[in-house]
Amino acid sequence: MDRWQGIQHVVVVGLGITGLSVVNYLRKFHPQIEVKVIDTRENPPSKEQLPANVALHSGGWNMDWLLAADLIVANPGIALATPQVQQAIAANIPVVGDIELFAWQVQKPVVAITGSNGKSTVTDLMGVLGNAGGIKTSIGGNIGVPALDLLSEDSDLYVLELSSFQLETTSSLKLKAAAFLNLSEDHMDRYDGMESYRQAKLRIFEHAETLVVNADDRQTYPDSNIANLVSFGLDNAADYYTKENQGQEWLMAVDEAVLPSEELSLVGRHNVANVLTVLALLKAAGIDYSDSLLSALKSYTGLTHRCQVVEDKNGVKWVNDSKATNVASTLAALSGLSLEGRLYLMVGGLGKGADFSSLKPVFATLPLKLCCFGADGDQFMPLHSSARRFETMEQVVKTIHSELKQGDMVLLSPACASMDQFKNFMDRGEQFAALANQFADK
Ligand code: UMA
Ligand code: ADP
Repeated sequence: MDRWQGIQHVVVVGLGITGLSVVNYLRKFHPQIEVKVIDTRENPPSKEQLPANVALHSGGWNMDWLLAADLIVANPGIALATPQVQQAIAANIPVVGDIELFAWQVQKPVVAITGSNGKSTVTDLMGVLGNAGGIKTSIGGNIGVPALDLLSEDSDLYVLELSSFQLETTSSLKLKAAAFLNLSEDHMDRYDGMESYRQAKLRIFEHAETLVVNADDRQTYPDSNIANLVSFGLDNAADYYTKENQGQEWLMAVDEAVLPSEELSLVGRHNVANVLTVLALLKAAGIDYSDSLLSALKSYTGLTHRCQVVEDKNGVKWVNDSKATNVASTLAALSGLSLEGRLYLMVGGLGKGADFSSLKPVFATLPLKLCCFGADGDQFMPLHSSARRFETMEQVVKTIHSELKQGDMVLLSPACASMDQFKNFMDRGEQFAALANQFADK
């Protein structure tokens, strides 16, 4: 089927790195198609890289352009519920996302990962281990490299991190294997409740050969019974699980003992679950656990901005977990802590409509000094008696550094998005690391 038949005018809604990748893809693979870009922001990111002959309307909508399109390609940051997009849908104009275009083009096997937390870690580890196993593997999607940009790499396996936003506009992605890692509250400013957020994520299974689900989180299972389910779990019976053997915990792949958990460089229980998922995905993609692959697994230390020690001076550890942008990821960080002194925990930013109350009982068990900052910092104030309110992360560090004693830990695990005061979570993590470097010695 030629999906492009009859398509002459494409409007890309939302520039950023996704919109730019769509423009570049269309110019390379469908140069006869006329492309226009609309972005509601005055000065959209990636504007400078846009080819001069592609028209851009920024700072608002252009309904004449939108309604004259044969196909609209929406940035994941644009909800389908946006009234202007709804108007186009009512006029029978198809609206897709970049992942759908990728699905139309790709010829090699694809594996995809979704979930509220752990997507980037699982995606990155799949890439590292696929390559270590001798398969040319490329990773992309929500992790930060637009999927369409991967096509020029000509790989033998593509691994995509997919957000619920991206899945909303994807309907024909055929997958060798798909994993739904877990579901916890996030993006409640975009969805009208947890069920619609879950349904968006479940779309990953629509055309998947193997469905990898979390036995410890039944919300990751599809609603109707589907063959080819493979489960992973730490607490419940599963296909990929852990087992005690002669005083050691082993990672198990069905009947095969793969590796003792303690040989992993990754830390935290949540990362053991992430590794079990990767073992399931590798098997589904036909990749063996070779010696070179297992050695790469043992030495994998994880991505930056996820529970990463950035300074360890005068007995005080400074830990950057800037990627903790929701409650469950902050809870995961807190559950894996080994503390000698007090915990200076920095929380706050853009709360995305979340309910933070489940942090309160966990805070009560910790030797905590709670430091709240950013747009929604107030919401954390009632959660612990030690809570103090600051405007910025910098103010927190400038105040607390003189209080720190040997054994203390300073942890940035904000449970919020960063865009109120930073470009993104990487920027927030880098600024934290710079502050840690500056103040750890003072
Ligand atoms: N926006 C407008 N008007 C527009 C277009 C966008 O206001 O016309 C706003 C959106 O509301 C949104 C933001 O701009 O808040 C996103 O646009 P962007 O230009 O930053 O988007 P891209 O650079 O294309 O990045 C997107 C993903 N961003 C989102 O889904 C919000 C990136 O995920 C992803 O890495 C990239 O595509 C490549 O696939 C980021 C993200 O925050 C990391 N994802 C969410 C998450 O992980 O929680 C889902
Ligand atoms: P995502 O791409 O889904 O945001 P990341 O791998 O980037 O996931 O991790 C985001 C945050 O969630 C980090 O703070 C990390 O420590 C935490 N995390 C990673 N894996 C899990 C998991 N399986 N369950 C809960 N939290 C996790």
